[in-house]
Amino acid sequence: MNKAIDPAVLAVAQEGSAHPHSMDAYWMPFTANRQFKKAPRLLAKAKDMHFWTPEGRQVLDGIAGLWCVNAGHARPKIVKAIAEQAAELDYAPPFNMAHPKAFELAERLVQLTPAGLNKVFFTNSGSESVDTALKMAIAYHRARGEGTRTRLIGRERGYHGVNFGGISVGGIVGNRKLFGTGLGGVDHLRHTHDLARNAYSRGVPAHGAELADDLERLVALHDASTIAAVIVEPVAGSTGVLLPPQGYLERLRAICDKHGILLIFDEVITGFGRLGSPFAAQHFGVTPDLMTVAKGISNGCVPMGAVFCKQQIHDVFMTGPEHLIEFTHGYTYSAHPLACAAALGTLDTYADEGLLTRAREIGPYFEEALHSLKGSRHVIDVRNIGLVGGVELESIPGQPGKRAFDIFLECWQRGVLIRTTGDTIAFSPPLIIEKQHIDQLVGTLADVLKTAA
Ligand code: PXG
Repeated sequence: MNKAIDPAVLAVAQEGSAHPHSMDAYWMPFTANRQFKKAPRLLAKAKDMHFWTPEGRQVLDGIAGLWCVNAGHARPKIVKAIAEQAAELDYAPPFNMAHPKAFELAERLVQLTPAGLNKVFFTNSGSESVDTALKMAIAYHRARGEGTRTRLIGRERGYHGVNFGGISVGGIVGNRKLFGTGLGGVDHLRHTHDLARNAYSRGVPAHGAELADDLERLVALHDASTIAAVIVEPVAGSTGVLLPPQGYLERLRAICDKHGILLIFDEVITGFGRLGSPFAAQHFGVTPDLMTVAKGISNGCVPMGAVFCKQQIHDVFMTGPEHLIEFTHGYTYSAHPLACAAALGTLDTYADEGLLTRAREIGPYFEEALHSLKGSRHVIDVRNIGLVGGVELESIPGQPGKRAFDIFLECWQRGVLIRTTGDTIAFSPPLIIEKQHIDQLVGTLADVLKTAA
């Protein structure tokens, strides 16, 4: 797709060199700023499976932007929907007012979710979705007369965005230690990563379902009457593609049910086709009480997130005088018209091309390609599910993360964009990926590994 350099890319490149901007003012997120500004990596254009740099160099997108551009870049129905919406209705206040596309999108979305998750609350990001779901869980118990259920349980190595709720239930020390104590009354399950027993598993690993029993330990410690909810990623993305052991999510569901604890799946990465089903909940056959999404909901084109909840959670709020606000929460840009238009164009594109189940078809080829890296230098594990892959490398002693980051830089030079977390390399390509792109992704990494320090 689009192998030739587009004239528009060259125009951007020429303009860029004619008007160089200072890089001082922009404080970049989750980036080594000083290092980046010494050797910037800029993107000027994107189409389907590729980015182009301002100089017109083509780069294969191995990570769907940042796990979000599931339908590929600049897809016509999405581009058109956004442009038309901007001209028609640029903004509508979401408090006390609404616009038709918000309802249309909500209806369309709940046709895709697991049965029972039929109410949707809109946000603008994964982080906002997570904090919204945590607030919903605590408020739900309070509204039912169990106001003591305020405790939130996350998991080690979990990533739930960067807001205070999300970093509190999250389990990544680097994202937590700078920012004080976070929310009180939070505890964590053990993570499920176990190389000794599960290295080179294809799909979900066989060992570790019993790790779900860690929730029983926390119930014994805190008492169920103090616990509102447990939040986990069905497949943890940001901490290195960690798959749930076989039977683990079912067991977590059962323990939550036994103790009246709400189960929240954070599907910001796994939602919208990443595993070969619309949501991981369907892939694993386990239905949570609340489900957070973002990214693929609008194909990353306009920021959007959402929380899905069960009817009975919603209904608990719908009591009291009808003129009063039932859930005192929301954002200026909740259900933004441009985001709704982008999401509708995205759902059309997914439907037209069968993208929400495409990972099932191409997944076996992807799995085979990834596992061919077993035996490459430095590789200590390969993990995969749907169109997500993780290749874990042995760290350079005393320099965790350096080996993978250097490999990321070399792949970029060779025209392939990958993502690293610690010393794990992650792949999460657009769902439109074809076999030759998979060959290029994995082939480039294999070559780079041959000479990597
Ligand atoms: N939950 C999960 C499970 C996520 O993966 C968020 C919440 C937060 O979403 P926002 O939209 O607030 O960023 C995420 C985000 C990576 C990477 O490469 C992953 C994310 C974001 C940036 C990088 O691992 N996931």
